[in-house]
Amino acid sequence: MTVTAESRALRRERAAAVLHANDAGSWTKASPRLYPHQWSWDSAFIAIGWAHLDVRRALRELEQLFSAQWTTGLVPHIVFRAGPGDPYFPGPEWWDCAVSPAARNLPVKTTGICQPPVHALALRRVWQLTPEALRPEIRPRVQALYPKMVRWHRYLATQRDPERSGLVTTYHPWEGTDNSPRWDRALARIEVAKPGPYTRLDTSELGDPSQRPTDWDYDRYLWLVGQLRECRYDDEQIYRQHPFLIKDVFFSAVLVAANAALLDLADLADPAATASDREDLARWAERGRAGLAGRFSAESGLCHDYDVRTGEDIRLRTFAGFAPIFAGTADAGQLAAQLRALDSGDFCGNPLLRWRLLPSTSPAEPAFERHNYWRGPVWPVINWLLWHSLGSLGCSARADEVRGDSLGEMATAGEFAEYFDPFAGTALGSPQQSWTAAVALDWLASG
Ligand code: 9WN
Repeated sequence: MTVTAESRALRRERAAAVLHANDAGSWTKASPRLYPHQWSWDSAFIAIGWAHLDVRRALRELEQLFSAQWTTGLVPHIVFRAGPGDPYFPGPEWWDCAVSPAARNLPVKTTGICQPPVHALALRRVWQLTPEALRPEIRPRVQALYPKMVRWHRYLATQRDPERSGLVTTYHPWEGTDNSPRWDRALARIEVAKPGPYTRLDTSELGDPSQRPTDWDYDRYLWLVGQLRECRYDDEQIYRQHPFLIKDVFFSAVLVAANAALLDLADLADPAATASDREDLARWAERGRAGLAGRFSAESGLCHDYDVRTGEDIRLRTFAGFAPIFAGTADAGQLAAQLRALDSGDFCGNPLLRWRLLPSTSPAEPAFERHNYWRGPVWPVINWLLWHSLGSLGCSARADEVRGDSLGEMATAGEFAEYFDPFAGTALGSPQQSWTAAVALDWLASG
């Protein structure tokens, strides 16, 4: 689909208006009502969007997020910044992160889990978009963020991978892709899940519960939060007793790409990037690639998650299976198999799809639901990662299609929605979702 110059300017204006409307000054609400706080990976994509409007503001977004970094290096998945007029459930009292010495001195309340580390990708993109005249001013800010990002990656490569497998262990479905069927079996093992009385706000806010996780899911999400709180968010204790420990190939792939991004920025960040940081980043990236190669199935052409507690493979067809692409695999055979799987009838080649975009779950999976969140809908940010990775891998024609189809989807649906129905192409979830507008700004400037 061609984006004409006129419509491009108009769409840019509309996307920028979403970021401005959700702007709280130094951080951005993930969406106006459903997600009124600062979310970790949302903020990284949002910074990319801001970089097209105001590079200083883009960096501020990342600086604010990293001001809530724990002493362990963890960057929390939510930083609770909205006032009482903007309710969100579950709030900070469910997390009570002050039980952890690593969070005790923070200036703000947070959750105790994390999300995929897309931040270094954002920092690199922000720097690329920094005009020459601003570089002397922006560079010291990049240098100041750099060691914080290295600490963040160190946390993931060590505390979240005590086995040194190259694969990151997730502790909770909220660490990225909430109700993905990837977690179904692990959640089903939790028999007693009574987190105490609670009232959800998301389903009433959205008005259509079929687009959101079920109460069965929420019981387990909240119960797992209680388990983590009891462990005082201590990774060693969590590893000993937590019932939900999963080697997440998507999360791990993002870490590989993010390590490569920090290596790309190392000379710029000098002297903040030490020789030993560089060695560590290269080692983690290499280990991550090897870990993913070990989870790759030549038969399906996909990578599979792994349940640490049961030792089982999680053999489902979801977007996460494309971890080698997201990690920028250097293995030509793996890439060819992934490209075949991507355009097969299980994914983008499915004739029922409105746009040739990667759905969160394959329509061929029994768990697929076209309206339900991570169980089928198309998420623009995931397709941004796909576009970005395909471009870096030299598959520019396929990357251009992802970009064109994504812009076409948003324009036709008339909304920067949180996610889209893969068959009808209609908008789902929250309207005016910040990270969707942000990636649209990047796509509109990139073709
Ligand atoms: C819980 C903000 C976040 C995204 C997540 C997405 C969704 C929250 C929710 O919204 O999760 O963290 O309440 O459903 O799954 O990826 O960061 O946009």
